[in-house]
Amino acid sequence: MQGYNVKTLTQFLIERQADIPYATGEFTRLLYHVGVAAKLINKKVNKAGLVDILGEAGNVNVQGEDQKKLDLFSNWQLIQALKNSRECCGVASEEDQEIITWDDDLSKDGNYIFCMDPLDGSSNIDVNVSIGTIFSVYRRVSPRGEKATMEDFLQPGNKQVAAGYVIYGSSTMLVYTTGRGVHGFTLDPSIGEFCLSNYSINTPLDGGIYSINEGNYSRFPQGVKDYIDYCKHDDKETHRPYSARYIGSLVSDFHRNLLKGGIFLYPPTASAPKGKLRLIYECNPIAFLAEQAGGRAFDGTQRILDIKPESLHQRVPFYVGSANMVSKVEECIKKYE
Ligand code: P6P
Repeated sequence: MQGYNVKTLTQFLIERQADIPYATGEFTRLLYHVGVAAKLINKKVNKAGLVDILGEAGNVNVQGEDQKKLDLFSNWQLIQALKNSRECCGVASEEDQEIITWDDDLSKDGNYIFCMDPLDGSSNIDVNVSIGTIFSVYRRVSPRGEKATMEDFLQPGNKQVAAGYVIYGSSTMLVYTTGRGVHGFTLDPSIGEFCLSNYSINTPLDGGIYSINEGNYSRFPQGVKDYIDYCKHDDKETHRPYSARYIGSLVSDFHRNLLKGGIFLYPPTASAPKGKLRLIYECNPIAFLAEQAGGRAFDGTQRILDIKPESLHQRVPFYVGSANMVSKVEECIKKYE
């Protein structure tokens, strides 16, 4: 009788609990609750065309972007899960201007803070293009027993204890790292479990895919234009021209490049000198995952994970992916410094 030989996310978390310094199961419980929220969000995302969950919610978030109903549902679902975990003392979300903390003693005693983009790529929701949740976990720096403070959230990305994303695509996957490699879990709807499907993901040093919104080409710095021209140049020896692949959903573009090799670029322009993507809950978690898989991530001048955040929703230019490709962009940009 051929049985199921699966390892669920929960089993894996318990097995790898020792990965987290002084772990006493707290982190395991936190990530278990994130997994539950991801399953509930997945359920709504999959039915988005059938239930009243599509479209605008009728208000605008702190980014000045129209909030979608699914944005708000995902935000609420994750905040509930984090509160229920009793291991999280505070949350920073793309959807909320201020940090979220709670008054109960158990939450105030929580060891971890959580930063998230609950549903990234929401402009794609209504046209059935894959979207994702991005998250980042830190140990708090403020004293336990009190509410989390802004200082807890303005730690550099190199202090993350974990980072990950959920991609709601042709299948639903949760990919995360605790600093000991990157591991992917695919949701098996028949048993309602995330099952280990990609153990220890390593991204190729070189790739043949570049992901950028070329509609902004005329506005990019010259070094970025030079790199785009380099990608398009016909040179058999270096397997160029590369393929242009851009979904417009960071998690989807990053996930494909992580597995196949490639680079994602969101450069600055004159009208957006810091680019579009947010440091704390988009670039830092993706950068941690990229580096753990053998890739690189920088903002045009420095390593993303070394940036000391100054504000909760600050944006940074973002270049992330296969190490040699990121180094090539760096070479092009530095020519003009
Ligand atoms: P643009 C989605 O809105 C998002 O924040 C990322 O997921 C995505 O990579 C980027 O913006 C796309 O931005 O300006 O190319 O549409």
